[in-house]
Amino acid sequence: MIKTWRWFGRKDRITLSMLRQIGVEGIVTALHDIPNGAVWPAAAIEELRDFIEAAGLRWSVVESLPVSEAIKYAGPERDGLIQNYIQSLENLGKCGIRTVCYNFMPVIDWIRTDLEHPWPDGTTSLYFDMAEFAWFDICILQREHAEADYSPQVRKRVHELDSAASPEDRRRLVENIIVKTQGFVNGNISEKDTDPVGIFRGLLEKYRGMTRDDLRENMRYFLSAVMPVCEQYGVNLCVHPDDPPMPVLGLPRIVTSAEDIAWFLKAVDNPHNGLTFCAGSLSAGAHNDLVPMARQFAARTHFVHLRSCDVLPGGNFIEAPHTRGRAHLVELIRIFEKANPALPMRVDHGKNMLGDRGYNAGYSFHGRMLALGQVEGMMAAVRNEIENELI
Ligand code: DNO
Repeated sequence: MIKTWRWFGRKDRITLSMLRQIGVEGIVTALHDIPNGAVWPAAAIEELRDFIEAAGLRWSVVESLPVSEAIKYAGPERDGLIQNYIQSLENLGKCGIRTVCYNFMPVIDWIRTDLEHPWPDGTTSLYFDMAEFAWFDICILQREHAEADYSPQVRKRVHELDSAASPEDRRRLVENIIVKTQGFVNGNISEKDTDPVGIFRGLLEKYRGMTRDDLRENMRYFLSAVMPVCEQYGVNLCVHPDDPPMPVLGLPRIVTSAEDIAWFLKAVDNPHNGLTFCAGSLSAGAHNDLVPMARQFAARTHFVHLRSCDVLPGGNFIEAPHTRGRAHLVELIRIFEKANPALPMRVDHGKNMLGDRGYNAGYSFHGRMLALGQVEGMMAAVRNEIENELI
């Protein structure tokens, strides 16, 4: 596979020349300054592409070209926004950028409650604690009937958390769940917003009463509309799975399991309609068995995120080191290397270690560099197996 790295543009403290030194071949990035829903101008795409190429790298994948909320909830602006999306895909295709990652999660992208969960060795990882999340949902967001979505044990802990919490604890939880993990991925809320919870409630309202089938229908509508331009310019679209892969906050989520993936691939059965196989997101669901899933979907996988989770009792999960966890990265690499050695892959999040500070949540430098080294070692061993016909 091609070794890529998520880079946040010229403002990123991690420079392209640093990335070359650690063996990165391709860049995963987006036009982060263009507001969600607006067309990506060809000139801006070309300019960034040339900047990356001047550093001896190439722009391998767009992550993400965000799908606006009104497309997901089928608001009146949907068709105009889809036209903008088509125009952006055309501009990308003409500039030779042909792998585009997006997601179809309503309101909130990936979710963690703790961004610095300590390991005994002094490093930290991202973590999801179901009771903390329920506390946010029930007591901070105060979503109607939220209690009904959690077990009695979780509700008991919510009560304990709520009576012991300081205003600072509340502020930090809101920041972790809907600000720090969202803003930089082109989310709906940015660090500058003064009332993130209010904005969030307004967005949730747009989905009131929406079922899983309604959301599926909206995804099918979107995919059918954009496939012709993907075919014309050879662009591969690849949806990122929902993270975590389960319904949250009363919202449906529809890219959570093998059944879901099989559904959207068939609903619009076109090779340009594909998957980002995010091993981290999928392995956060105890229902997902990743090795058979990789076998089943390798042919329609256009981009791979290598990361692994451990699922803990009560629905909590932790981001495991890349050599461990339930995703079985070595096995996944065997499958994807054999299916398509030109697939772009990136290590997804890494630990915070050796002084990593101030990076976007999950996107540390040392932690990701260590993970890249570990994964590169696995890839070398697998290539050796393939060359010697051992697998
Ligand atoms: C988090 C990421 C996601 C991902 C988007 C893709 O670290 O994996 O935010 O980039 O969901 O659209």
